[in-house]
Amino acid sequence: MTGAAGPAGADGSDGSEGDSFDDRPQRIDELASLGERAVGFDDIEAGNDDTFETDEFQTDDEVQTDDDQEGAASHRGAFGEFGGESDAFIERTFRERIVLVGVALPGVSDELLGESLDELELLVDTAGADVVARVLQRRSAPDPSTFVGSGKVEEIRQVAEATDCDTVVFDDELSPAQQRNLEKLLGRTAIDRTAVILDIFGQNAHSQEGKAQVQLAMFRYRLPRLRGKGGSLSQQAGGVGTRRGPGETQLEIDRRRITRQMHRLEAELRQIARTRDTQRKSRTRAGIAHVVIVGYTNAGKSTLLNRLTHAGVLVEDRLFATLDATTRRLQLPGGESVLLTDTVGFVRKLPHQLVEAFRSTLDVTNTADLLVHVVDGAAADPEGNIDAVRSVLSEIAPDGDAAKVRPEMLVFNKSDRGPGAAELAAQFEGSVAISAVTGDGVEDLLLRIGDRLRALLPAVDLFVPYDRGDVIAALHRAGEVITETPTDDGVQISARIAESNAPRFAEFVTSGGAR
Ligand SMILES: Nc1nc2c(ncn2[C@@H]2O[C@H](COP(=O)(O)OP(=O)(O)OP(=O)(O)O)[C@@H](O)[C@H]2O)c(=O)[nH]1
Ligand SMILES: [Mg+2]
Repeated sequence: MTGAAGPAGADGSDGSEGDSFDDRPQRIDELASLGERAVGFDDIEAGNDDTFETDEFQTDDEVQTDDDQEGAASHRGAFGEFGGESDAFIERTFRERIVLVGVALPGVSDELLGESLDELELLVDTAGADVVARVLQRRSAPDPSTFVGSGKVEEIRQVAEATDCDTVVFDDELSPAQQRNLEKLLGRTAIDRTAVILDIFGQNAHSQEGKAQVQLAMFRYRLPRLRGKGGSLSQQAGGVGTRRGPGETQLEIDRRRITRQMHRLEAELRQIARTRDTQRKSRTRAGIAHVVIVGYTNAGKSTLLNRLTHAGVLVEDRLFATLDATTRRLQLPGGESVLLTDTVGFVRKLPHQLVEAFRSTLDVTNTADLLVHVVDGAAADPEGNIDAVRSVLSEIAPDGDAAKVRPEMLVFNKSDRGPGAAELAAQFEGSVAISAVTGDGVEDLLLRIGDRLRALLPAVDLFVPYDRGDVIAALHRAGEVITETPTDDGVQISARIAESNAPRFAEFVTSGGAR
């Protein structure tokens, strides 16, 4: 597990914050050199072995392996026979040894697969486990029953045994049946990237809402993977003293219990969302612009919020340190107040269950006046990170429509770590390079936020009589005057006025202005 740098910038001291940050090189860079640990990368065509269980036809006939007779050699497991009772997919009491499996489907370059596995390794490390080997395969399509081909499964089993690993983690989402079949064949827990991310979220959830959201996502993930212990779903007769309906299996009871809990969580989350909505509406009525910080996990979003508002939000060199949105008021150099919100970070292949469960928290991105998209300019693939963030933003936008994503300003962070941030800022128009740690470029960022917010306001036309020189002066202070045309009895003005200031000028408005 990577160490915590602790809250930074909360003391408001200028220029000294750098000392309180973790300066170790970023893990993702170190991990880029781990490619040589990969074993066996070969080309195998997709095959279908129909002796295995499939998702379409759920049966009890699972793959028979030697382990079945020996009584399953898994150290611990997440589902089915290997299923543990706790929420965690990865053990906490010791550092599990993990083998990663990555599959390159057509169109996925070796480089892309390597980066994806580097990131998965970082996720596994954040979850508190160690990667001991990687197994790669190139395929034309996933195998429906085991995701990788049967020869590859055997290779993974051998690697797992040789490395004495506890869990095999697949970089892509496994179907419930694939997962069960793999656990059978490998004799140990098989999980996917989604489970690792859910696991980290589970560790990092602290607020009532965060916990409820993660719980819900975990239930959504587990429900289709529930399995009768021992693989036999014996029909139970109903009777006096049992709450079971006639013929209801233990599995059905478990499913019903989980579904009930999911409904309870959904109701709880709706209630929390309603409260937040009311708060949001009262802010909107106050006309304060809302700036929301979004970005890839570990980009420095919380560091920026702390730097700007001394919010004292937890900053850590680990993924998904922030799950709850924190909002602070911020005064821009132009004098106007805005609200600034720090949000949960995104990652490639962010599990759908999580996006769904975090929908109400993530909804701030849809009501923001401006999204400040923080990018780690020193990351291995900043542009890939930008794409990943934008695709989640589109997914959560109203109707999943990319065109409805709120206006965005790109901010390339960590300029103190090399020329990357500045180079990217030069490439992307309207973007800015900063270091949230040293404060470099932050003043400029604030000026630009003010400019962008004003530019986003619709222009209104006003007519101000000459005897109201005070109004003209106030307009110049409170808004952006675009044109001023003198006429016989007054001045025709086109201006952008923040909503909070609009009522003061309402009687002079001749057209426009509805937001
Ligand atoms: N060198 C350098 N490190 C930075 C800078 N900004 C943030 N960091 C470091 O990057 C790591 C992640 O910072 P956070 O602010 O927690 O990032 P985040 O985007 O909020 O991450 P999550 O909440 O986990 O998604 C921490 O170790 C920070 O100290 C920067 O400008 N320069
Ligand atoms: Mg954060």
